[in-house]
Amino acid sequence: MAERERAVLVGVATGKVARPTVEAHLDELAQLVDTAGGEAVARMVQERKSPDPTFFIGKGKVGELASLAKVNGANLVLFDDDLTPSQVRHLEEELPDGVKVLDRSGVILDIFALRARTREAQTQVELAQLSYLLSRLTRRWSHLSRQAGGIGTRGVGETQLESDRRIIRRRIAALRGRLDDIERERIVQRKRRSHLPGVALVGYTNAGKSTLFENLTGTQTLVENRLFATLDPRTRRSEIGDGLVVTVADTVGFIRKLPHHLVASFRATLAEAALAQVVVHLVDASHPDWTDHLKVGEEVLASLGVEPKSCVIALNKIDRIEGGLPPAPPDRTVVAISALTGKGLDRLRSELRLAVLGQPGIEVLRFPAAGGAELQRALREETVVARRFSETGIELMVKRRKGRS
Ligand SMILES: Nc1nc2c(ncn2[C@@H]2O[C@H](COP(=O)(O)OP(=O)(O)OP(=O)(O)O)[C@@H](O)[C@H]2O)c(=O)[nH]1
Ligand SMILES: [Mg+2]
Repeated sequence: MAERERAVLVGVATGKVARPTVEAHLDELAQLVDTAGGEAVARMVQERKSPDPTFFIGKGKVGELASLAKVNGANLVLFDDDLTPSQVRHLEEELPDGVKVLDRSGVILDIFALRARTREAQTQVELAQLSYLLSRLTRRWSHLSRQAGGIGTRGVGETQLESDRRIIRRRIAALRGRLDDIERERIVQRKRRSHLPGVALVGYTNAGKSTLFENLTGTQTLVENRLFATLDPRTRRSEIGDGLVVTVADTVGFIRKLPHHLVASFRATLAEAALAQVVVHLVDASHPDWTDHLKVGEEVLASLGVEPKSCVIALNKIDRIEGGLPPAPPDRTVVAISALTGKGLDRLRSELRLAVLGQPGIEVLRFPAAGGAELQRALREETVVARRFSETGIELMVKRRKGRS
């Protein structure tokens, strides 16, 4: 999306999705437009039983949409739901000249393309864009081959599209190979620091992950009141009390209707979360839709194979909540915090200590205060993640690698 594009947002309320929900989704879409460098200038919501196969909205509404775009000087019409290539084409035919039609997935892809900085993120974005393109080409191709009945025409179109698809497929294969290399490097790096237990910060975009990361690790990173501020996750050491040192990983945020091409290519980044010993699932508890955000996060985590019981839920931004805290899910470890003011972080750290030390593979070795050769040997041979001095002596928390006793 180019600078200062002016967008009309369109949502459809069906039997399944009520109007207020659609409005909330459009609020979020407006924020996505802002992140992409554009501006939402008008919106339209239609209630209908199911989407129209040709235009997604009703034929009559298309005329209304055309004048709405014209009056507001819009050059973009943005649907909250995924459109088929033929719906895009039909809509663009009916709208004023120069008005582009895009869907939520397209905007998210644009944002990721705009903001990716590292080689890994850029490769993942290009892979996602090409997969998106390929699925469209395939569909358009079948459409064309049905239409082009004249002798010769079909062959020509087919050859052109076939070669386009071949080029894209070859590029996709090359990118996959490159991603594999990057992933291998990442595993080597992880092994180098793997003696430390890992804590991953995950959650809906704008929940405050990077703010918490800064607060826990004392490093500066990009914190912005924007969706998808972080695309290049980082990992740093942090002492979480009692001498226990962990690595903390900031991650890419979740969002509802994340295009599946993106989910697939960001799996590697999110795998950081799956490999962490403890996952902190951050939620902006001051957001009216925070329970939805929690649900979206839990779904993504489940798809990554992260066990709910290895998650600590952190209800963030409590400094913005007046009165009581919202009711949290039962049977889960829940901590109320403010990543900004630091409130509740001591409690979070102590929950993290409990979670880390409760992990399989962590053992506590006790030595008399004088220590001696036994202690020296343990310090030399074991992977010590924390040490504690008590009245009776010295305790070492050691991590035993799999396959060693
Ligand atoms: N009032 C308040 N604001 C907060 C708190 N934590 C984060 N914020 C604000 O929320 C906004 C988003 O914070 P980030 O840390 O960038 O959020 P994020 O989860 O990393 O977001 P993405 O990287 O975009 O997924 C910023 O404006 C922060 O200053 C908090 O505890 N209280
Ligand atoms: Mg961030």
